[in-house]
Amino acid sequence: SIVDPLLRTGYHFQPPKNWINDPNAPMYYNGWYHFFYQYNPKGAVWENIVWAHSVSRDLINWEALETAIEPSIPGDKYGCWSGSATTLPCGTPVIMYTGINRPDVSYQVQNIAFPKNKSDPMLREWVKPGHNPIIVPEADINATQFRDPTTAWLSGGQWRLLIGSAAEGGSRGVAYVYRSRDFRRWRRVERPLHSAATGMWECPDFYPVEAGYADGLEASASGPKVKYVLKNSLDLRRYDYYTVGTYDEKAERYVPDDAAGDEHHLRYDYGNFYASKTFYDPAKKRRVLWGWANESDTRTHDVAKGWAGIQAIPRKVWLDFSGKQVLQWPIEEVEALRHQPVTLKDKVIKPGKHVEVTGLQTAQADVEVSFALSSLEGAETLDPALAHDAERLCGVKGADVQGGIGPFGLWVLASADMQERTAVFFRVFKAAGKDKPVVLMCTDPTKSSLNPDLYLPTFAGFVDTELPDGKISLRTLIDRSVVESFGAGGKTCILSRVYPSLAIDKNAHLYVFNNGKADVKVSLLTAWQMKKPLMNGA
Ligand code: DQQ
Repeated sequence: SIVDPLLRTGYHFQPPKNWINDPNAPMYYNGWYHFFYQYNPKGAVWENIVWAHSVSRDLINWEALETAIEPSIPGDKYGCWSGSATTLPCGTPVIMYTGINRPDVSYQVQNIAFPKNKSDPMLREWVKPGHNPIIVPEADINATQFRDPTTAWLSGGQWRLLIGSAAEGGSRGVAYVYRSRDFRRWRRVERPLHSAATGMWECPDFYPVEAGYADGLEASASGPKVKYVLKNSLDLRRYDYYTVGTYDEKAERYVPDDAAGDEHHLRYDYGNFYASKTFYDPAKKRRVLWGWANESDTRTHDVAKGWAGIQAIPRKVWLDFSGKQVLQWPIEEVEALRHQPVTLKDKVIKPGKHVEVTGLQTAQADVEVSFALSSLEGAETLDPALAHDAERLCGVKGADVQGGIGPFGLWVLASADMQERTAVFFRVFKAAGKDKPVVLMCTDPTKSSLNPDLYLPTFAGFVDTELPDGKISLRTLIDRSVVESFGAGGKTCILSRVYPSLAIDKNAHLYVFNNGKADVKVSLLTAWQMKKPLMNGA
């Protein structure tokens, strides 16, 4: 079974062919958004890594440019790995990235590159000055685990940036701080900014936020109410997690507000989303998050179809009023792709029933729905053994396991006979000794395809909500082989890759379902077909 070409995404970022992974150095420069990414120009597997480059006016329509950074100096001869951009006070953007400089082991150093011609808003050509590499691992650092420099921030005349690493034989994730006055000579601060017993930290990201303040803050912002988000990508577990905390720039230390935050694992996304990175967008005063979603198909299929990997829709990210977690929402520009709206209003879905949303094609769609529950009386009691493991809970209580309040939600990319369907849903529990309901959000792809050999993990996260007025919302971006969902206004997000064999293109259906014992009302559902933007010439 080879993946049908019609499962290629329509409006998620993708080059015409080949392998892609991490987002690199996203930035805004002279009216254009720039996006770089890890790319194999020769095939659909991870090797020969260079930096591909695309530009956009709106983060939705993309134009591909020439390769921006490829092996050309001793410091990057064997690979140009991930990195970030920093805009200097004079307005010049600089890129800092990891180079592999030895063939045998992947020995990692950090290089710098400047735009050749600052008056070219496309920033087509990048030059690597002769003083590269500019940061090399000192003797006490594991040189094979030393990569992914962040955007730098400036304070008191000094630049700082982070480099991801691992210590204690690889078991401890570490973010080292490097400081510089001239962006050329960098010195490590002896104690790391932060570390935790999680394994290697790839692609750290560190940025200021302020509770309830949806406008973003630029990297060097400061003030009495400023908090920080520290995100790391866990190499061993393949997901991104973050904490919210305070940053003491004198001590050069970061302390999570929740002392156990590194274990709790708040995640941007509980699905397929890795190596993410934010940037501050001065044009719209917001912080935007990019994240890579790999295929969950076999390598053989990736090679056969000739492409692998996409980027999630860029998300605006800001700190919730509670100060405890971030909220994420697809950038507003994506709404320009909407057409053919269909709505359902005040529609009660009885226990065990489902309703089809008709009048539009739903293989490439955006769906927003608000659900209303009349009472939480019938909620199931949460098994304390599963209370901390959303994924296992959802594995046991999948979409087809009847509950009290829920499971209710959407069946997307469903075939007409519903043999194939991916469920995105909520399920409400009551926990012993607690007034607050426990709300679970899941994506259950176990019935998503009749094709064999697919990796079909159930993804899940808890939603921190008291269900005000019995209400909860869901938004799902459907894009042929992508199901990207935002629960409760962006509190909990799940991106999943699925590869239907029947529910393809015009044969994809959309339903609202309720598999609980109590009625669920759809107060309002709006579904739109999504147009295909310009996508790198594909
Ligand atoms: N991918 C890059 C590394 C990074 C990893 C190499 C994360 O720089 O640590 O392609 O996916």
